[in-house]
Amino acid sequence: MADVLLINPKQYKREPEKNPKFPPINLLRLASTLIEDGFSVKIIDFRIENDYNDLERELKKKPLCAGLSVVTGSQIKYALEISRYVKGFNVPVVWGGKHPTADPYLTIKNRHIDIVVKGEGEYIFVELVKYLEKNKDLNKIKGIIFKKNTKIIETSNPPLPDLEKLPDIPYNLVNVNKYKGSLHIIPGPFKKILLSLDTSRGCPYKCTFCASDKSKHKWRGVSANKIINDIKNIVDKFKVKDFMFVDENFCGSHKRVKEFVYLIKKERLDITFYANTTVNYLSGLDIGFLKQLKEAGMSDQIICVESGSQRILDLINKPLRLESIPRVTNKLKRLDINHYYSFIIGFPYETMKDVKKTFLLAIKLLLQNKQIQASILKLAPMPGTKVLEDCIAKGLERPKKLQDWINTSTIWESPSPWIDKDILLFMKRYKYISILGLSESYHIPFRNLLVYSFANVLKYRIKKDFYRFNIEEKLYNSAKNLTNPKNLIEV
Ligand code: B12
Repeated sequence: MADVLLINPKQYKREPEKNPKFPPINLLRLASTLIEDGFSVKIIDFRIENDYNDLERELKKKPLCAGLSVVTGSQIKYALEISRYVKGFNVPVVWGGKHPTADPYLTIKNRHIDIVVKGEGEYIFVELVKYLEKNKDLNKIKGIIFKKNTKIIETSNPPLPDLEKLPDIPYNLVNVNKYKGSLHIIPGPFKKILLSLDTSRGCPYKCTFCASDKSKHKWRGVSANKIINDIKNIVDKFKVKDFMFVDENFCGSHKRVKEFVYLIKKERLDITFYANTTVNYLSGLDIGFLKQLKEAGMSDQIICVESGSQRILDLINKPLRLESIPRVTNKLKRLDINHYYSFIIGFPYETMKDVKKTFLLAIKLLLQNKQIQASILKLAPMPGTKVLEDCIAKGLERPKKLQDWINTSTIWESPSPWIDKDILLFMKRYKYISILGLSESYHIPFRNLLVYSFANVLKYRIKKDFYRFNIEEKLYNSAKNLTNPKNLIEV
């Protein structure tokens, strides 16, 4: 029997086939410290197997609790379904992860949830499980919110875990063969196993839309030595070669990146990896070092530009000068590193002029290089962010209960009362450029030709301010219906 049940709820009604799947590092991290303390753990990942039978079997064995990891948006819907089911077996329901951390009060108020763990859970959760085992009063555990009779009790924050001392990640608790993907930006179908690993936490920047825990502006990272040892162990045990570093900012310390690159070469590790970094970091790197990073295995980069308008970038506190984009693009192109530009539209202070600047920049980048991808997503105002308050000031209703967060989404069809009507209409008509710019569209016949023609037409429209006779939208919509409907995301 497992002492503790850890659950990753699914995120969509039907998991899109072309979404890469990474092992649930959030739950595996929790499992590592539980196992170190002698508890047994069972992980159920509903993104991989939507199997309530498995859940029922485990619940009948009466684990000490069921812990669910939840991010804001549609996952809340499925996490609530599971929680209701778990409560039916009289097993305590614990929620942790990004959403409960960012909005612990509305989360704990939900009747299906007993305890919320805030922030990094490795040690808090072990403590909690020990208390549940002995049926002790939870008051003394730091970092939680829980219900006691009719009262809601919140305890103080614990110290952050020392990442260097965290135990090995027990990937053997999941069937790694089921986690197929490719490094972020190469389109499926996926054949390779992609292992996720986190090597640092936090980010020093303060972008107002970023949903990261605001207590973590101080960057903490494990040593390059530890990353290399972990990689070597994983390669030995699982014969994996592709890694996805899920850090917010893998390159938070240049000294560490240099040591990491040096050690990969020294140990002759034949791996590829994806790692998040910032445009500023890439812009500051000399081409020689970037080449070494590529040789170490960095095959792809996502360039989060967010907006083609410097005014918007300044308003959202993004430390990025648009002048640096061509510098970065040229370097990546010269070294043949795949790259993908990500833009956001829908900031509450955005005007049509700003929106058009973003479109023109995305179009320019798409036309410059056939291999690149660009997407324009809608702003999803996340709990705890400054941008959420700005959206509320412009008409978004403040969530009053946990379920109100379910529709928070980057999908254009989701409700967004803070965005001006003309911007929504523009996006509805011309979002095809973003869809064509994405990796999935690599599977559309003549993708490059389509990107070229549609991008040029749209560029002409924006420059000449001419929007009549929009046959592209009709063409695009009919073509879309011919493509594989399995890829449609249904919440
Ligand atoms: C990998 C990743 C994904 C993966 C997997 C998501 C997942 N379930 O983890 C995919 C690609 C699917 C994804 C999708 C999205 N993501 Co994402 N993603 C990440 C990323 C890069 C890493 C997450 C991670 O693995 N971290 C490492 C682990 C160890 O940390 P952790 O998850 O926080 O877990 C720790 C604690 O939270 C806690 N904990 C976690 N779970 C539990 C459970 C229990 C019981 C307990 C006690 C504790 C606990 O303990 C863990 C160990 O310390 C983060 C950015 C980041 N670096 O954090 C964004 C991030 C999580 N994503 C985010 C967003 C917004 C999205 C999307 C909405 C984006 C989109 N365009 O649609 C979608 C969500 C889709 C949906 N419908 O729900 C936001 C979440 C904000 C929020 N309030 O929820 C983040 C923080 C990015 C950001 N800075 O804005 N994402």
